[in-house]
Amino acid sequence: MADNDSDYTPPRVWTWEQPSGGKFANINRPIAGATHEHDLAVGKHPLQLYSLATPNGQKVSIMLEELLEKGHSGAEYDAWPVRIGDGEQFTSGFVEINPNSKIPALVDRSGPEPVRVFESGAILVYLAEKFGEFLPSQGPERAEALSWLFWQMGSAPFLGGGFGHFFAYAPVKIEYAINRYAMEAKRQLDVLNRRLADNEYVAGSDYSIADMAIWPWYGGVALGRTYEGADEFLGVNEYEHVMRWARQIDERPAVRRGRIVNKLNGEPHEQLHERHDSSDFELRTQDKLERQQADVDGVKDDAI
Ligand SMILES: N[C@@H](CCC(=O)N[C@@H](CS)C(=O)NCC(=O)O)C(=O)O
Repeated sequence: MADNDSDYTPPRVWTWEQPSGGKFANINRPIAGATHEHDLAVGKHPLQLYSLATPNGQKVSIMLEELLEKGHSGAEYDAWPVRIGDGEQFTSGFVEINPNSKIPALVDRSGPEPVRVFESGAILVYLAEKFGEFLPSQGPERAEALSWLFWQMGSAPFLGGGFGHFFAYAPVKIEYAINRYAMEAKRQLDVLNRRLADNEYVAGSDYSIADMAIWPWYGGVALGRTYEGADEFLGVNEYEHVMRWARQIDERPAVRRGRIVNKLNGEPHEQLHERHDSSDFELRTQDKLERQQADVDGVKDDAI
């Protein structure tokens, strides 16, 4: 192996001296808490989502769009982007609703006092219970859905923080680390593949919050959207049932909407920076906003 000859010996006590050089190194800190005072924006709807269209963020906007698709008008929401690359997760307002400084976080303002919820899994359970949807209320079906939801919460850090980090983001390619996490990522894909061979959805015959949690991560890798080249590297086509499920969920109208909420990069028609109304998907994606801006600029030029 190429990386056996490391000349690094850890000191007895670790100190924070310099950024590691990896992607996101500028936002990593060994301490918690706010770095600066800044309040969060609040919109007109009962639910306020502070997020970004990463796999963890997409889970919640997909759930909200699925609830609206089912006719729950109480699930109307404002979605505000949190630019984690610029450190917006460390504002005083954000830290008040998530002391862990990570998106997504939700505030439910429908009752007498606002309720904050952080951790994507907790938000999915909170919304499922509030609206009585996408999580069986009792029995083995509920146990199965919660088991897979928590499987995702425990497993995805190996896919993202482990495999994704060393494959796509680390400043050096470390064969040992990539091998270790590619092995685990493939094992996890195989776990899912075996489950989906006999079940239409992860928790059984019904679509649930387990699918909404798992799809943005494992579906994203399977569909080649998460880390460039990872689909080929991990041989995702071996996992035929995962591929079937990933494509099937990708077709859901609520998923098509939810996955572009708070998306700040990629194709302009797939970026909806803020979501305040169901019409925003038609009227306020970046391609539309840029076209409107170009029309305004054109009018100004004509007037000169
Ligand atoms: N376990 C958390 C993980 C959330 C998380 O890792 N969010 C990332 C984006 S995907 C984040 O906000 N990172 C900012 C940072 O680490 O400072 C959840 O599922 O909600």
